[in-house]
Amino acid sequence: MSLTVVANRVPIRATDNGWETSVGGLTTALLPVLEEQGGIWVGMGEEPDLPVRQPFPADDPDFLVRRVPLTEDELDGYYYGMANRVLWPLSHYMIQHLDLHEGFIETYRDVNRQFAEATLDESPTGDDEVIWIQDYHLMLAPRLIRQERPRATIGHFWHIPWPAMEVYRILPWARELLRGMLGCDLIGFHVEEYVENFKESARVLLGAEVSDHAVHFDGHTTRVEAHPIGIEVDRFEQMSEDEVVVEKAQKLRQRLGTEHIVIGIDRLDYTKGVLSRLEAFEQFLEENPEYHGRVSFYQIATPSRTKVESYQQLKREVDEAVGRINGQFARDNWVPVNYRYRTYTQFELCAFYRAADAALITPLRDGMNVVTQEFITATQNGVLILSELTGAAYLLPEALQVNPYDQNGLARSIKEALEMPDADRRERLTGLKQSVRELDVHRWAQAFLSSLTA
Ligand code: GDG
Repeated sequence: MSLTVVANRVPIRATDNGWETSVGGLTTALLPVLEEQGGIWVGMGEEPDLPVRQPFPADDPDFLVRRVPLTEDELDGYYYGMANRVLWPLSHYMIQHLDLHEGFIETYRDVNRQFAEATLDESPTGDDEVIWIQDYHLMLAPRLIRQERPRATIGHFWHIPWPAMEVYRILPWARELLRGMLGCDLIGFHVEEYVENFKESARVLLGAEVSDHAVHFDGHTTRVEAHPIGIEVDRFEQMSEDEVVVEKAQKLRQRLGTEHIVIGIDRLDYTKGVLSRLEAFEQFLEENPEYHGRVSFYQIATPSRTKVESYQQLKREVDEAVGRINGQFARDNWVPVNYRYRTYTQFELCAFYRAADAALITPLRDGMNVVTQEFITATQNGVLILSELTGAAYLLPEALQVNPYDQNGLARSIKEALEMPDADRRERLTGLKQSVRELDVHRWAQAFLSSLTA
């Protein structure tokens, strides 16, 4: 097999020590495959001076990084426009954030064509040619590649939810984008529900014929399967048992000084439900004065897409909510909400996971949510409160599941988590840890690739 991965971002970054591979689920899952057998990774070049072709590592290359250099206008239309202001809100059912501009799709078409051309330039032709495209940034590339390479094996993994057909069809370019995707041999989603939504979209909007796990359209069959992504379980387990992490977790508990700690860890994104979570915590404090001074909520929000106005607005609203709650409830040495708007390393995150008695992971929608899996791996006896509107919820029935739009229910679940008997906690956590182990990200990559090449 000759593998070419095509993704929005390349898997390496410049650091003070030279070029290094970046940290992240996708990179972690795919680099071992590329390192073992060689291959190519195509991604965008965000800065003008970076080389278009960069063998990596430089001294003894395992694979080739091929950049698609984008101008600022292209980045604005394709990434900040079509990807972040159209496909992201639509797929998460947040149509109030939709910003539909003809200019976005025009640039998106052009950039997808550039990705397809770069892929065709680099990927060696032949019967064992395998191309694996990632995510909603690249919906048109599969068909463009297929037109030039009818015999190539082309896969696509979609990392976010595929919405219900009636929501997807709001998109003026819904049919064109579906046709683009159907250039693939295999499309992967996290869970069966997204598979069903995709098939329904193809059936209704394109008149495609659908069968159990396939869509037949225009003389070509595309298989559509659920491949839930996982994390690197062993690495997270090791990190969370590291003595530096254990000590950091203890220090955090001492510093906060409360009996209970609840954490939230998210990119600051309107899909992650940070604001409604804070409001639910506020209601919990209003209704349960006996917990005043006894519980701290620690919310880490990583800056994300800061150029997009709706993200700037969300930041203001979260700042305001934190100020309001602390203004009303803080007393003596107790600060009810500890809020950090910054990026942490995964090593540092493990200390937070380990220090917490409960994690409040309540997105309004999420394709999977792997913070959930990281918490489960790192915690020793924590309770997971999980939004039922995440992909993870389908796979983790032992979590305390909540509807993130139900503020009363959310507030009640915080109390339930804090008061959960030890035996119940242990039993749930055993089941959760078992499921997360089965979801391991290396298995995910292997399972997708073996289905793709079967
Ligand atoms: C999309 C889908 C799906 C590192 N530093 C920080 C930080 N990280 C890492 C976390 C975690 C990852 O970022 C965030 O993962 P999520 O799954 O929550 O989310 P998205 O970024 O929205 O990713 C999602 C995923 O793709 C994989 O298919 O699960 O549904 O939306 O690994 O350790 N995270 C935070 N702060 C840091 O400082 N929050």
